[in-house]
Amino acid sequence: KILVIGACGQIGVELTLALRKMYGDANVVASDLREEHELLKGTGPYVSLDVMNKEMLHVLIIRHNITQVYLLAAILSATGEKNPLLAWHINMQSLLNVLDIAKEENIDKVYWPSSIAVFGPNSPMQDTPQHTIIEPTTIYGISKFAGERWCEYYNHRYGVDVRSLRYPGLISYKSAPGGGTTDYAVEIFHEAKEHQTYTSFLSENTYLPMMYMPDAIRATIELMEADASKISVRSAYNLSAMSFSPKEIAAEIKKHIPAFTIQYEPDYRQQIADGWPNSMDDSLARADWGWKHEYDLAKMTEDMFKNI
Ligand code: VAH
Repeated sequence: KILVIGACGQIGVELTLALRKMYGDANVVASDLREEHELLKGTGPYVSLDVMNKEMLHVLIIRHNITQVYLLAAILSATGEKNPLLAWHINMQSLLNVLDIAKEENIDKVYWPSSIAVFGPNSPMQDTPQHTIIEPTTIYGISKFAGERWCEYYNHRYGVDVRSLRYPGLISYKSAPGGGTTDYAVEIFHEAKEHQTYTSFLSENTYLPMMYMPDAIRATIELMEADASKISVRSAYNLSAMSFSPKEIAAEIKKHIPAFTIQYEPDYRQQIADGWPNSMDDSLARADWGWKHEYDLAKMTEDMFKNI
């Protein structure tokens, strides 16, 4: 059975629904600190879980015969900068709880997301390689980089089959993002539809690696389904689909809403974004387990306006 921790978050909701479609509703236990997300209600078992409570997590894994764990609970980049020690504590302790129980209970597979946020201003900005200088400048990025090191350690030392992806900014419509720097690319669609205008907290030429949620969910499942012998990276794979700036996504939106206007008021998140890559080299994910994105900016924009 599969346990999804953080099932009510931006990724968690869609990952839970996708896993339930694949493995059967009853075989995917959704859990979160918050109450059950509307879209999950009636689609399968739901339990309230504080992943920081290791004993409670351990009992839940035994009681539900869990054999795979997807850990999506985390404090994201922008929120993390408001309370660094709390973000560090939650992002690290939650992972260590899961990894240690996975080792003790011989869990088959663990998934834990990393992020392009592990890279910082001293990493190459274009086509950022899988292996390069990694000096994160946000606590979120530091916790993701440290987490990657722990994943590799638990794999090499104890044989835990933990897998990870460095997600770009993710855009979706089913569930809201929570406190990220790339969230402008989600807000802009809702604002465009409701008010035909948007004030971007990132400047017009801020290029960031981005991905539509259906691609991110498919990448996660394809990675987890791949034969272990194909996985050559036990920290976290670079994963990429497209890169765009607020100016470019605004121009694409204008094709659907001609009256749409955008203005720019960069805030503290601009500095975070400036330290992140403009584009990623994910050739290793494509070579090892056949990754290939499907959504570009035009196709994503069209699908977003069909659904919001
Ligand atoms: C954030 N959406 O902005 C997340 C993600 C690459 C960005 O890690 O913090």
